[in-house]
Amino acid sequence: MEQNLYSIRMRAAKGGAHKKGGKHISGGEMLLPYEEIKKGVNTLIDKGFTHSKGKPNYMKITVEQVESPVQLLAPLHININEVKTVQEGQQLAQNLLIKSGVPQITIEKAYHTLSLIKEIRGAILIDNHSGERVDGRAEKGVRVSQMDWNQQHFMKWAQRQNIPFNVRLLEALSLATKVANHPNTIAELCWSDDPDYITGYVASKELGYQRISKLKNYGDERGCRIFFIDCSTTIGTYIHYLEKIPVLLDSEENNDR
Ligand code: WAQ
Ligand code: MG
Repeated sequence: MEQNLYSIRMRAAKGGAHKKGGKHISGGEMLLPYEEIKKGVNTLIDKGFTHSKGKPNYMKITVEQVESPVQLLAPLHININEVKTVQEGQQLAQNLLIKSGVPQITIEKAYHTLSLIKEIRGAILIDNHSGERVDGRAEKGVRVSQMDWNQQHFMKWAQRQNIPFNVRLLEALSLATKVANHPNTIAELCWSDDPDYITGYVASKELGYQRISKLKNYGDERGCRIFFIDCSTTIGTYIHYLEKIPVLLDSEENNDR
């Protein structure tokens, strides 16, 4: 079957291109039919140019027709955890990681690795067994691409869950669902690098999307995206899945978990 899907990716930086040492401001990825390319590109332009991290003077947008067949995935089950303090949120995140099968020592090593990174625009991949970083992508990290969730479908889903519309949730749940559905993913830990967004999550196939209301303080521009993975198969294949295999979320009622 001929597919009519296009991957759109955006990244924006300030003080020059990313390659020339510019500060990463924003990125975004969408997966849309031909008819919605224009709208998608506009959305990403707005996203990049109206960002709390500053106004970029470099932006790159890539549009590519998708080659491989698209996989439809049901969104991860969502659970909302309200915490009072960052400390409580961080403690909960670590408990959830341990529950997913991440060893305590791996968590400690991962936080140490994170603390040494000044800035990153993708995810870091941590070997669940050794606790070592294994993606080899330096300040670039691995950017998960080629995933999306039809906005109308998302809105219907959010209404059923009694959650107000939130585009970040659409993006984060799309990414987390794609990542968690790979058999080598043990768990994901994430919070935003945007100074005005403090909510984050831990996700895994079994625990679902465990949203945590507070994982950092306002004003903090240090974000986090860590995938704890089982490295028994080649990392190249895993990264290929993250970057190149198209995934759409299917949340029509009979597919909800
Ligand atoms: N692939 C890999 N890593 C990414 C990607 C991607 N497509 N997008 C962002 N990152 C990494 C990158 O290092 C960023 O610095 C970091 O994650 C944070 O990205 O309310 O908004 O887009 O339930 O700032 C989660 C909670 C919000 C949503 C996460 O992340 C909710 C967020 P941001
Ligand atoms: Mg951000």
